[in-house]
Amino acid sequence: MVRTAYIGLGANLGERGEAMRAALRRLSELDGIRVERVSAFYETPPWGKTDQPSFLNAAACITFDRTPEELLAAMQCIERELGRVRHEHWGARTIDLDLLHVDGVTSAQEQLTLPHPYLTERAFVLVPLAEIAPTLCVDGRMVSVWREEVDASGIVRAPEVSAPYPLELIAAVDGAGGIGRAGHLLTDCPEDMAHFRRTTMDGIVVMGRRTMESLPGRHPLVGRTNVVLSRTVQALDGFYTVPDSSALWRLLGQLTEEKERPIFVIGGAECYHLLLPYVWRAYVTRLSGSYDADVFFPSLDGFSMTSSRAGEDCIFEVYERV
Ligand code: PH2
Ligand code: MG
Ligand code: MG
Repeated sequence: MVRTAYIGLGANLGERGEAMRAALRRLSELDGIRVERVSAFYETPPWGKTDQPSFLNAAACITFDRTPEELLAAMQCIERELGRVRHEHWGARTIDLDLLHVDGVTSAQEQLTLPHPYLTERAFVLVPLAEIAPTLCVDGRMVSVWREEVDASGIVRAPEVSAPYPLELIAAVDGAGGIGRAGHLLTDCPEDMAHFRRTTMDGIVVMGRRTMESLPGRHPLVGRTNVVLSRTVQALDGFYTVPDSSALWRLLGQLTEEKERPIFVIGGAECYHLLLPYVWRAYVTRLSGSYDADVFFPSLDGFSMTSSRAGEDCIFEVYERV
């Protein structure tokens, strides 16, 4: 039997957003569990024990075909894997996953109370939950009504991406798995250039320094928002630059706040390798022949091909995470 559940996520130590995305990825990778929706991340003042760092909180809607007890056990297992150590009650933590609500299920066991006992009292739970489930009924009232009544002062939407897999990837790979040689693409195939342009148009493109330097005249790609991920590149006309992945998530959160837009990782090898764990779809052009490459494409473990189309002298494939 497939049920719908709502989960609360919280973190106030370390790379908080990273821990929350990692928890969502692990949940979605479990058999029989699907992450259907995730709220934005919210910056929330510590509640209860107030002398601790502020939290990042979110809510997620999932569907699952296990028992609520099994779901809870899986969530606790993810908390442990992500380095959660239980010490102080209501104290600081790298990740906290709470089972808030399971459709049609109430429970009063010691380990599992459903709906979650403090659900209707806590703004850090209600604000994200009201975003994804305003009409959900808890204790006789809608979540949006509980949300209106609670004191939500100090809670603000955080500029961070909350999707577990926010990225797409696009690459051209030769017969030997190569993607580049001496800082450049292996070959310029006009058909693939057109495919790249069409696919990424109006989106956000994320690239490494060497890929940026290989662009003609080092000009940003027109019609797309250009982002360079590099520890060494400083300000650069026409490009956003970010030194590391935390800064990347903050920037992408800001760039997509008004309107959802696809975000493409466009290379090179290091960037593909670093960001592949956050990719849900990959566009791979198979070039015929081999070109003596010196950099290679990582393996797409955990993906399966969803489409393949033969062009004039290359094949256009699409892969999605299973
Ligand atoms: N969790 C707690 C205690 N206090 N405060 C905020 N803002 N967010 C939380 O997730 C949180 C808290 C215990 O789980
Ligand atoms: Mg909690
Ligand atoms: Mg908890």
